Amino acid sequence: MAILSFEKKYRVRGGTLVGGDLFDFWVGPFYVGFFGVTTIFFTAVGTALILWGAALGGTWNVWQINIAPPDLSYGLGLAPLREGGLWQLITVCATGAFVSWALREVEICRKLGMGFHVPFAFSFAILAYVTLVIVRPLLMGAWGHGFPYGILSHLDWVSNTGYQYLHFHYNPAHMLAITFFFTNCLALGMHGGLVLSASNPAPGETYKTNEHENTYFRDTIGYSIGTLGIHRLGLFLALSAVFWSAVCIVISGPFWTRGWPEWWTWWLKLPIWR
Ligand code: 07D
Ligand code: 07D
Ligand code: U10
Repeated sequence: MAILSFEKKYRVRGGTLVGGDLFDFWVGPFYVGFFGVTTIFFTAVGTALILWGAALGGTWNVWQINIAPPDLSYGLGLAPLREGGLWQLITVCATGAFVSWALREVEICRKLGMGFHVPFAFSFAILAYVTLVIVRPLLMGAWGHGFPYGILSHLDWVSNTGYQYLHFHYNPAHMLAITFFFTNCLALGMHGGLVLSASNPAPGETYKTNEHENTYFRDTIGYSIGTLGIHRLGLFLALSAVFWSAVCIVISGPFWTRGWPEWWTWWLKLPIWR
């Protein structure tokens, strides 16, 4: 069905989680809904606060703008706006906007009668962000452990935090996360390549079907996961990558305070070496 006639058919009331019919309408291509309004609200307030923080920071160089969390001495208390309070409010707005966006996705899925796989997947990204700026700081007793909002400054935070644990590559959950990220990239490369090779034939060539796709991998590696299966695998790999990322950072500090290479001494202490 052409997209325009499809839109006529599905652009009807219903499926909202809150607000009933109140915001159940579209603006141009965008579905609004209660959570569209909360998304716009948190985004507008958060962006304004970022601009305020940037104005206080003394540079409009987009790479150098930095809005830092409060000093560790503020612990889990509220800080004055100029000393990390803005960061705290921006964190509330960012979390509000991301969660609103996920719930708006849920409402759109409900309207379309689809599964909730996309918002479920996005919620893993939100989990990683919330782990970095809320869960880990709470467990470590100070908002100052969150990452600063700035393009280069957040990279400095990642590097500094990594070296605090001597050699972050020895963090076993970081290893798992990286392996999932790399495997995810491999899977999408294979999937994109396979689909294009079968279903985007050169002029004069014939369109190839699923059987060709299955046979290609059976001939090459002896097994095909199938056309639906590759999407299940892709989702699993992507979500696992982000899940283990959240794990790797939440254990650094709250559950392991020494260098990560030292964690591996359990291996040397195994009774089998005695
Ligand atoms: C392609 C979808 C589009 C999204 C884009 C990002 C902003 C920020 C704000 C000017 C894949 C939009 C950017 C809204 C502008 C101001 C004030 C998604 C796509 C294009 N990072 N990070 C980047 C964020 C963290 C790390 C780039 C956000 C953690 C490293 C961009 C978050 C850690 C590197 C960016 C976040 C970390 C980057 C490209 C939140 C561990 C890079 C992102 C909310 C996860 C790379 C200069 C991209 C870079 C990069 C945004 C968190 C590490 C600015 C919004 C604290 C090592 N990060 N990041 O393409 O070039 O994502 O940095 O958690 O090397 Mg980061
Ligand atoms: C947090 C982003 C959430 C985004 C959201 C949406 C908007 C809207 C609007 C575009 C999690 C934002 C949307 C703002 C935009 C428009 C319109 C994603 C998030 C909600 N590392 N490392 C990771 C590698 C080293 C260190 C993760 C590799 C060093 C620390 C991943 C290498 C040291 C932390 C990863 C490497 C070090 C990490 C990041 C290689 C530094 C983390 C992915 C090859 C010296 C972080 C949860 C992620 C983490 C993290 C990969 C090296 C330190 C697995 C491949 C050795 C401190 N590293 N790393 O988490 O786990 O995405 O965060 O060397 O905190 Mg690492
Ligand atoms: C997949 C797929 C598949 C497809 C697909 C796709 C996966 C097999 C069938 C999808 C994939 C692609 C299209 C490929 C490209 C995608 C990427 C590389 C991923 C990254 C994406 C981007 C970088 C784009 C990001 C863009 C976004 C998030 C849109 C931004 C939109 C808004 C800001 C509006 C949001 C709307 C809301 C909240 C609802 C309410 C809207 C309104 C009320 C109207 C607008 C509001 C106003 C005018 C009010 C004023 C606004 C204010 C004050 C705040 C605004 C603040 C801002 C900062 C903008 O598998 O099949 O094919 O296609």
